[in-house]
Amino acid sequence: EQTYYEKKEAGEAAVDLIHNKMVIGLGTGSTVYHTINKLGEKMKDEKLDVTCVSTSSNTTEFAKQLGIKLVALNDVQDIDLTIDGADEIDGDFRAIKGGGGALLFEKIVASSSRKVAIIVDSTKYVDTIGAYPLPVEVLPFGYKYVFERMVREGFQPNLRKMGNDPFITDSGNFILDINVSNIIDKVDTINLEKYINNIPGVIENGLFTNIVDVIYIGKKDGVEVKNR
Ligand code: DER
Repeated sequence: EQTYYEKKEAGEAAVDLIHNKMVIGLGTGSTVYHTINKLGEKMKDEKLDVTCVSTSSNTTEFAKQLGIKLVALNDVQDIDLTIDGADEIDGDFRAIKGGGGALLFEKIVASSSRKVAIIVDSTKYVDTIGAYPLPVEVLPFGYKYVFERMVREGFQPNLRKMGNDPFITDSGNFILDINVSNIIDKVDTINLEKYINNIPGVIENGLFTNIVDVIYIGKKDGVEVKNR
């Protein structure tokens, strides 16, 4: 349906940014799925020679199925380009990520990349981020302290579940999804990002500010590319 088509168009269009000998960060989720799929094809058909760094066990598994060469982040000097999805992104190039639970590795890989391209369907491109609950990765040890503090401070936290159990990230941590819709406009997003990460027990949060360089927005009449 429409969203699938827009994800596919955006995901495949971003492959044009990938050139021979590049080190590529591969994001996680259903949009970057199309990027990885197309990359696998290009590596086979055009002998495109690139090395990739994965951001999740899901992406690793899919990339391996396609024969894509993967290396560990610590084994590369730096990453030329990371391509990843987002749950929301706005005209100030601020994104909320983590809907798929991969925000920690995604943020580390994106932060160590020379260039970051976010690929989204048109429903994700919004005037101002914040309607989407912000994922916050927390250490299971003492997560209740973080939870209660978030309650006191009006963030309305929800412990993300997988069935009846807490969702567990690739790093073995929990995720609290919090509501930032009523403060995102009042505070500087960078300060909010730092404030949340400063709470003892918080590992990382899904606010991507000052990381994104280019956005590929899949639309019914094509892909819109917005450079920062
Ligand atoms: O979990 C994540 O950070 C994903 O990248 C998410 O933000 C986008 O996933 P989607 O492409 O499946 O919507």
